[in-house]
Amino acid sequence: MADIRTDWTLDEIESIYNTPLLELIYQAATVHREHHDTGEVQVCTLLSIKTGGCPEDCAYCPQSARYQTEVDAEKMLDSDVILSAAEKAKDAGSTRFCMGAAWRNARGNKDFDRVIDMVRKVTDMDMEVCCTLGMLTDEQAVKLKEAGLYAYNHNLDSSEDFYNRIISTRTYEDRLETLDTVRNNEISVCCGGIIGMGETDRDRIELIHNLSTMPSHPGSVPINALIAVKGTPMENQPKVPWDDMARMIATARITMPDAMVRLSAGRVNMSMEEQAHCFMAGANSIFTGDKLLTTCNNDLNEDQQMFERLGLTPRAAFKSEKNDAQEEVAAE
Ligand code: SAM
Ligand code: DTB
Ligand code: SF4
Repeated sequence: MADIRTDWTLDEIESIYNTPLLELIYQAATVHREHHDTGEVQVCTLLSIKTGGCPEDCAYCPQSARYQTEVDAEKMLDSDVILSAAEKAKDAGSTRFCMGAAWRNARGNKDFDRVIDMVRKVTDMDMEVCCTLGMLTDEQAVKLKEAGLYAYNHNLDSSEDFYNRIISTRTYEDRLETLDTVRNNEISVCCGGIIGMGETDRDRIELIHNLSTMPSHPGSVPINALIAVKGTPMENQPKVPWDDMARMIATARITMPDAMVRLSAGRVNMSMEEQAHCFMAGANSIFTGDKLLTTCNNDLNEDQQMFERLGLTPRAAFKSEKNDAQEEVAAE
């Protein structure tokens, strides 16, 4: 059984990342089956509860107010719209509902109070609730936790060096501080990144290093392929090759064996065969539903067919992030 380590060196991660692809996938699949039920994939659904008009300048993001994209600034969705989207997601087999807001940071206002109310109500529907609302204070994290929040998404996106080239309105240190706040409040940390933004292999390796040497590994690690949206500075970036996704996923799986590794944005541009390689490489979570936040996602029927053909089943909500089989062995 692979140890859970938070002392990975950059050299070790570089050597894992550069392993010939099929050998790398084999090694990741070995770690995956030791730590997880390989037939299970977590099904999550996103909802953008507050879209567009964001003051930040993240170069990949269609929701930044600085770029002329087709995404307009909207006010926060009504509570009944949010709750019916959560019900629809649950009926479609999703066990985690993630609410996203195009905010630099959460503020102590009426909208935040409504988010708290939504967290409580969706948790009562027996779904794992995740939020991604930008930077958080300790006081806000306490309120979210009290309302039942299961996880908080806050991505590092890339290496610190590349991050500073694509975002000028906040620092990597700001991100790390919010992640500490989330972790200290015993909310599961969901933290990953994006590939395909023009970063080097070294930036990707540094991202995995920063994630896998946190005080404890994130509960979930979303690996996003850039969706190059018209109007953003990254609109002309080429499509991410599927093997780059599989390589990132495998490296995340080997270095963070217990984490849920999510094949996140970009799945819409991948065939079933390409996605199958990513599951083989250790991905065990996806987003389903018509939309991610503002962009199109895979067709639900096609996803259901994919689960059938690959023999995958949706993972139950609130299942411990550690392998049950492993816990049983430990108990004997
Ligand atoms: N505003 C909050 C924040 O930045 O943390 C929450 C919402 S933000 C849209 C959530 C994450 O979506 C970002 O951290 C980024 O990793 C991802 N994302 C945004 N636009 C993307 C794109 N075009 N392609 C892939 N991932 C993207
Ligand atoms: C994550 O890592 N990816 C999701 C979720 N966390 C919030 C967001 C993807 C957004 C893709 C672009 C869009 O739909 O706006
Ligand atoms: Fe705003 Fe988040 Fe988009 Fe950055 S990624 S522009 S913070 S919504």
